[in-house]
Amino acid sequence: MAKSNGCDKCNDITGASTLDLLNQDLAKQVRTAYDRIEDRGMSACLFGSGGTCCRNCNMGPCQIIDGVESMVGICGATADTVAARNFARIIAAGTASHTDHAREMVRGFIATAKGETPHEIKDVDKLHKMAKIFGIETEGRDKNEIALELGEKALAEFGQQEGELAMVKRAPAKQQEIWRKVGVVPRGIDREITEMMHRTHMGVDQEYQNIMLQAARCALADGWGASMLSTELTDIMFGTPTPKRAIVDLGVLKEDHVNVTVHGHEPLLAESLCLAAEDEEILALARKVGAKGVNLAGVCCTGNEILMRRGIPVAGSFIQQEMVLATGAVEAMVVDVQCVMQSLAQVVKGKHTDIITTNYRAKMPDAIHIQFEEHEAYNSAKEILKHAINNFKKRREFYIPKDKKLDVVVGFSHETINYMLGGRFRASYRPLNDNIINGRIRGVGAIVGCEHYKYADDVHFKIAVELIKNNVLVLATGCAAQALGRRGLLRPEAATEYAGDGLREVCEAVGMPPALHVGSCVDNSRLLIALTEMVNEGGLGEDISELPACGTAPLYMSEKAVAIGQYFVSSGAHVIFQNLPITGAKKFTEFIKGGMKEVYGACWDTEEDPIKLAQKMIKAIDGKREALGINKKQDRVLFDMAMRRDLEGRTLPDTGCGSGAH
Ligand code: NFS
Ligand code: SF4
Repeated sequence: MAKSNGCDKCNDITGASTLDLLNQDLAKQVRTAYDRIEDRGMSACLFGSGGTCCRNCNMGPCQIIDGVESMVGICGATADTVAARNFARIIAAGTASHTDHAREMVRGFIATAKGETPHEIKDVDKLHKMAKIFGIETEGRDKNEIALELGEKALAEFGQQEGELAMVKRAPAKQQEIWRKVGVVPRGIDREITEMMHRTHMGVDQEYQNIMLQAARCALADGWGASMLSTELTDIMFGTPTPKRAIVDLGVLKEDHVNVTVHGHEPLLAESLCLAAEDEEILALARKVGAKGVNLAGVCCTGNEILMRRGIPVAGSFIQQEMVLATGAVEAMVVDVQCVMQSLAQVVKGKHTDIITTNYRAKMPDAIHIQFEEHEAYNSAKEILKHAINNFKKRREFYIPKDKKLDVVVGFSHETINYMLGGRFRASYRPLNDNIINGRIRGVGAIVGCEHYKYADDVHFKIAVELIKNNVLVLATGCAAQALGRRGLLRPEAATEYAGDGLREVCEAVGMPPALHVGSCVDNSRLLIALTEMVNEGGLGEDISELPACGTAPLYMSEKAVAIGQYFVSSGAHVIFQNLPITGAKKFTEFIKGGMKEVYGACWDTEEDPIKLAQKMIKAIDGKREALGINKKQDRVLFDMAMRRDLEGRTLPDTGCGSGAH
């Protein structure tokens, strides 16, 4: 490949490592998404990108032109109805993906509580907290017994038909009132997805405002239901993330190790692989083929999960998945579900690398399938590793951009943020709120979601720097967090290099980066909790819509990102994307970008230019500050000695490198 245009783009988006690799002969014949964009030689369909192509029944497909009478659907559907239905179906699909992931995690959790997996209940504190939310007795009970009851109650939430999801009551009281008043409290997770699909079927819900009510209920079932269940139960089982140092980018692959990359989303298998990679039998086999050991590295959100909890390095994000394999240095890429490009099999053609699918729900042509059984987790993991080890001797030409790996500090669960700023003995969000009130920190900006190939503009980095420079603390998840890591923003030193005076002072006092890696995409639920805790701490309003906070998933690719955006908006947080598939429908667009605010106190917005997008976020934050009456220019109080001493006890615990981090 390495066409000049492609390289320019990848230089901007994926960084120097990709460019370095693509300049090597061995990578030149690899065809990547950049090439496919060029090869297609046509731009995307305007009806599709504007949201006004309907193929929901066989009288169509119908391409609708807003305001042109002869161009409504055969059934009479208008542009607003069609765009709303399409948008709602994206949200349903995103929610379904998080839901199915969450369900697997809950099933794994139950199996763990029964002692049927190699894992154990690690975070008993969180187990008790969750038990309380679910009304489960903890007094004098064994942790596995509590966990089993919690797992079964959590599993029941998916199929629940009436009532309210248990974790909705974690939200600020005012938020819950709004949801009850407009009737969008999710009843059961699967029910909301099913109803969304039904209501967008031909000839059902034809009022865009009404369609969007169900879209809100469906998305809330994701954020406060499926995703939150997944995050919390995964934490209980594998440990709640704490700050740790690690490395990211293609350079984490090791020349003298069997490189196994784990790609996808559900960390059950990846956690088993982490355990099995240290098994004596596996190490002996690796040595026998001349390798020093097994080097596990993550890709996409599986990568985020084991990065956050174990400090296992991340080889690449979504946009780098083809590059990871193009190195020729990977013995096996193990995949489960979501965000896995079908092109991977073509990238490894002629190489020794195996793509191993492990989930019956996600098979790929030209891949090997080794079914992962949670009851046989350890043996499945060992079988996969043996396969990879066997490939090591077949490795031929390879190139690892060795100097391309970046140090990062990760593991900022909402509990960690609490602890970091509040101190071990009185962990609380008070210091964060105080620093926002006194203006040292202007507000909180969430940068989440995917990457794609449409904007070759280093988007995440530019937005983050603009925010940090203006004293906005950045919280990042998903592939966006990895992108910030590759550009050096997840290091504490980045505060000195990029942050405005106020934010820099806080970061330097605590020793934290100005952009905090909060986790995978399901871990956006951590952000909901963090925002709620900020509300509960006091001084910043009564619900999320009053907080000086704003979110973006600029380079969103997946339907999941839209579901996430929708649950944030419905929870009162303003969200700005670079584009949304709604532009072909005027009234619907006005509703999404304005009307929703009257209902939830927040709405969507779009802005293609990264700097302008960041400025819009800052403007939204300033608007909230003004409404709270904390916008007055305060004399910048420098930290005095007492304040410094107070914060010094909270310096990042140096937990060293997680297993395999270096
Ligand atoms: Ni999120 Fe994660 Fe990445 Fe996007 Fe895909 S890996 S779940 S969907 S591409 S951030
Ligand atoms: Fe066309 Fe209506 Fe059928 Fe959609 S539902 S394809 S707009 S006829």
